[in-house]
Amino acid sequence: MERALSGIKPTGKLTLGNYIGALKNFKDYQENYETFIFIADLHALTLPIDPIELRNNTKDIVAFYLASGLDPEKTTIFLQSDVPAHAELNAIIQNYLYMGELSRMTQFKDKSRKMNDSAIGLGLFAYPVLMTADILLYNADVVPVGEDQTQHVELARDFVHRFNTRYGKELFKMPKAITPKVGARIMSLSEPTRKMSKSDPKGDIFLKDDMIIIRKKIMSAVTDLGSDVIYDPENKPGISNLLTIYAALSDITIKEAEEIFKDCHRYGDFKKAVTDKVIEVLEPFQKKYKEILESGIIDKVLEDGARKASYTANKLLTKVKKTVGLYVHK
Ligand code: AQP
Repeated sequence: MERALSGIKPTGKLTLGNYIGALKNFKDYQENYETFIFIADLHALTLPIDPIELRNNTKDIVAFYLASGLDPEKTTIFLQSDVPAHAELNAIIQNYLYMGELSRMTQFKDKSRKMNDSAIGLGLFAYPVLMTADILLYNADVVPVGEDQTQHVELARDFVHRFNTRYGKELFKMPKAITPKVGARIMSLSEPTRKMSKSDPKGDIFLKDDMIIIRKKIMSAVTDLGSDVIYDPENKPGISNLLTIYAALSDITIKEAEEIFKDCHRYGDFKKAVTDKVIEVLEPFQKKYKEILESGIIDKVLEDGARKASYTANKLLTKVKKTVGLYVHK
């Protein structure tokens, strides 16, 4: 069976972008792949974060994973920091990735642009190195991600080619990014040319938002000139984004969503339909999330996940150590 691996970093409150681009799709993978889904908590340290907030975000993500239908019997759910092999493989492979290629990563450029040079941590720069380790430790065939992460998976692919060629064996599997057909990049509601993002929230819908707030946010989302509901991201970024949200949450194509609204010539009516759809999905989802938090099963899920993930990761790490010449004693 092929393997799928993905994760979310606990840098803030999860957004509808995280749900549509990642979370919502994970449970489908667990039916067809051996799935490893983790919480990228080491990655969350790449930008300053309050320790209590980080812990709470982490617990939230586990509860959201379970609420979205991930079954710990089928999917290995674990914390990155519970499996030291991530940090160890990171230490090895950082020597095979180059400063030039890391400095071309769009996410690094975006995040560091707003910062003073002296405040940019090495971890932010080296983020894709750790992500490469995350992916390769589990021999992942596919990596389900939103569009913003595909460049990092490309880098992991470059690394695999480089390393396997250098040592003359297919030690690492070549991973492939898979993005959702609809909703790989959900935009901010207030600035629809900018990605909806949890660590720099602006025009975000949070998965924990009250339904009244969600209604208000969508009804006041920025729209565009005209009154037709058509998909045209360049000229109608606001409407296109709302249409994408509607289509993704309805599991239909953008074309099908356009067809539904072809006779709707009032943005207000369209926004109401989008709001109803978001609430239809998020209301029961929030209910499940709360039940899971109250059930107290989080720690047990993480303990079991850490054990299973470590077993798989350590096997691969040992092979890597031997390959590069580190002495592995019996
Ligand atoms: N706006 C988005 N639309 C679609 N997918 C998205 N993802 C994130 N934002 C959107 C996908 O969610 C998964 C988890 O993301 P992450 O935690 O690894 O960090 P990220 O990609 O950098 O997402 P954020 O929300 O923007 O986090 P911060 O602000 O901390 O950097 C990924 O699969 C991502 O593609």
